Amino acid sequence: MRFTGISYKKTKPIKMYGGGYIFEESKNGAQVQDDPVRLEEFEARIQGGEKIEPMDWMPYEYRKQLIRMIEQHAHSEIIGALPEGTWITRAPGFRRKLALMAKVQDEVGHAQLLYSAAETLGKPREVMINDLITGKSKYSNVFNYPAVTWADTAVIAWLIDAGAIINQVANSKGSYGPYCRALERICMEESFHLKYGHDNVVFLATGTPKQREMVQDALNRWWKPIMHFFGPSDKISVHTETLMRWKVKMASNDDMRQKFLDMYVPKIWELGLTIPDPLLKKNEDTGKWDYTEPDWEEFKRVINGDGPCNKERLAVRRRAEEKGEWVRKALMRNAEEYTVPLS
Ligand code: BYC
Repeated sequence: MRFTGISYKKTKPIKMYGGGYIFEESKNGAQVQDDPVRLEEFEARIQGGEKIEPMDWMPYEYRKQLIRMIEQHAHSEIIGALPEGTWITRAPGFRRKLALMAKVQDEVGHAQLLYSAAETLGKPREVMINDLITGKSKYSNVFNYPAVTWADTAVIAWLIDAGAIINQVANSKGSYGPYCRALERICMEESFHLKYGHDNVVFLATGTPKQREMVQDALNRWWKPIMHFFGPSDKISVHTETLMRWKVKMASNDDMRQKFLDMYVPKIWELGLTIPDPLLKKNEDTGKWDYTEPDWEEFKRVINGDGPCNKERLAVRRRAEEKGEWVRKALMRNAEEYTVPLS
């Protein structure tokens, strides 16, 4: 047990991406005891709706949880760029290609905002990237599935972005300033993504029989991952209680899933599409949606590295890190000449 009034030390100036402090994890998972007086003051600030800023005192566990969640979110954005990114070269038409390129760039930009927010808590970006490409850190389950046809990209852009907005609008009202500000900006861009995705789905759903079939097949493929996207049911969620007490999460996983169903099931049905869950219906007594319990064993397998595309996704990121290494080195040693310009 130790107190954690100040649990940082200065890093050596070898880092590429910025930040200046590193977070020291407790050794061997030993429980860290916060100063009870400071903890009480901190919780009063949270209850009073104040934002916590990077240089403010915060409990060890609050910092650790935020790093975990923001880092996973950042990884989800860069890995999430891949399923749609592979369709840039095959997008049907120049306008769709331009819009998809802009969306994919936005997603990578979101990752930059989120890595910066996580860095304010003391985890260097190099370590986060390394934890991603070595498989130590998680990222969203959904991006471990393939985008088989163009219609898959339409369903991703509409419904995954819709799910993300529900989660992020709620959490942007949370307690940690840098994360909330990043989420606000991200949500503005995601709103455009959602419109773009909806436009693509409507185009296919009101098109030829072949186009309708494509979009229905894509919806059938993505429904299960989308139901998993909001996280395990509240009964088995590990972190929800602590995160909601500290206003990092502003709604539980089940509540976010319900909100998504409320908003999007009617829109899907309106397009004449069907949802591959025979039990899905609004329960008039509870006011909530009944649905088939998602397969949480599959969810666990996928988030722990054994989904259809996990290996491919990480291999692509690893290659990007290796290929980009010379750029980072060149930027760090700008006095050295790395290229001789051609005439
Ligand atoms: N996928 O206790 P729980 C985007 C893990 S990108 C993978 O309920 P928590 C987009 C969880 O980490 C936006 N893992 O966790 C980008 C934990 O494992 P650890 C993605 C998941 O944190 C490009 C364990 O399961 N959004 O929209 O209270 C193109 C127990 O779960 C998932 C975010 O990242 C999952 N779905 O709640 C298009 C939002 N769910 O760490 C679109 C930020 C759970 O103990 N994250 N796990 O080993 C969150 O809001 C929360 O972390 C969650 C889960 C609601 C996802």
